Amino acid sequence: MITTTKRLGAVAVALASVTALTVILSPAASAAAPLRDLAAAKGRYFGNSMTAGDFNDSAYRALNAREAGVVTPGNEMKWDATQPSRGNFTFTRGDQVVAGAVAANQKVRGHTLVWHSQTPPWVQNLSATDMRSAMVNHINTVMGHYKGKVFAWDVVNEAFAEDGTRRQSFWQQKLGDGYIADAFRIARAADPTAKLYYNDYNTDGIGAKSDGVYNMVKAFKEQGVPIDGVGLQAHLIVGQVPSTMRQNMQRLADLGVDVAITELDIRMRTPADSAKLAQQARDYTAVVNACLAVARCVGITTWGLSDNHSWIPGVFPGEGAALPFDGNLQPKPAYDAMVSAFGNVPTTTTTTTTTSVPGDANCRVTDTINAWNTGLTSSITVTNTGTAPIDGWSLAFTLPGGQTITSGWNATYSPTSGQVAARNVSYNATLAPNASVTIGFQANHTGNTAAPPSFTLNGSACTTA
Ligand code: 9MR
Repeated sequence: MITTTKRLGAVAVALASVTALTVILSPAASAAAPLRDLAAAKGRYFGNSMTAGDFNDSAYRALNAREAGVVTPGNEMKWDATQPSRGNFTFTRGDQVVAGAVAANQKVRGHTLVWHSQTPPWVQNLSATDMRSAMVNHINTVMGHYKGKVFAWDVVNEAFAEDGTRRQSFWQQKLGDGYIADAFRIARAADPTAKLYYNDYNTDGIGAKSDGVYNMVKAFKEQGVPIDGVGLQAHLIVGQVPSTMRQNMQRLADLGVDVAITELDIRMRTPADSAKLAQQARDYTAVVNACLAVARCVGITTWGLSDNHSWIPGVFPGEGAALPFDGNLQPKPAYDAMVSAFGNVPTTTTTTTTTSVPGDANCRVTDTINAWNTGLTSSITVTNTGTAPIDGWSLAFTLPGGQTITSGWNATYSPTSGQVAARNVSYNATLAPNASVTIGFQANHTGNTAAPPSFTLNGSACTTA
């Protein structure tokens, strides 16, 4: 056992041998850490919707990999995409979204199984008996295909009208009130490991429509219908975030379900100006704070990350600028506001003693590379496998030839190629036993996209998984 002072002295000596050029890199402009990590530090996830096509836009793909820990396919798991004609299932595009998410170390929310929209006419025209068997077959086949790959499903989407009664969809009219409970029971049997959600819009605050959803969930819990969560889409308008959002989430949570904000965007009349962007930042803060105030609010997904990847302008003419990044993928005040709201990380206290001496194999490293033609992102998780806290760390590794770091997060990286030292930043200096920290960087490459072959932490070799 040695004192921190002595150990830090040893680290200082070790660092002195590293080149004097220290580049502090951060994602985009001012942000300290990606939202996915900030949210995770609060026990939440931050997610984004991605279409298969979005993964072909390398800059946007990298932004998504950096910021989002969860991906919801924008369209690729809907009925018209997965079963365009009866019995013909196609998972190509959904699988592309899953592959893109897996490459970025992201989990996938499934969206959606039973909906009145984006469902082909062949379903809508079936008789009641046939329609029910089509629903059973669809849920079984789609959930079966994605078993183990999708952690939560929007089983039924948008089944309520604004007045809190059931939407008079073809499902409702042919199958009657019971079809939602029926869908949840079928879904539970199809994949018992997936979390099952009811998802809707204009149900974010307390009102007639959210009352309707609340009463349904209450009845489901009383009747033993398997439901795990309620998704609040949160397609909101600048200056109009419902003041009762937290209370609405809390009353749902009190029924014994999780809640998630599933499709967040906050639109404005375009063009944006600084006053509107400032209000939007306050609005994003309010949504994050509402979620953080409710223990069972598990995460927030935005419906796109940047204003050029948004459904809003196409559907609401004259409106847009609804997302945290602008059309050039630059962070807006709304992004900084979410970083602040999620990133309210308490300062770590330093410990006085440690047994983390060089030579101990006290660390495990996993490195996930997400590569495209000229670039890659690397997400590195370091776990303290020793029995003592590590207070201040430097992770050393050698980048394969041709890789040059262009930006990074949760650590400082120096130099940007060759033998690199990734050093802690102030808020993640302390690693308790069994604790992990995830850091990452984006790099250019010239063909070799391999991960570094080995890592050392404060001079001692880590095991790799
Ligand atoms: O983002 C989706 C867009 O590409 C589609 O054209 C649209 C068609 O309905 O669906 C969008 O996503 C919707 C989501 O599936 C359910 N809630 C509303 C979303 C925005 O329309």
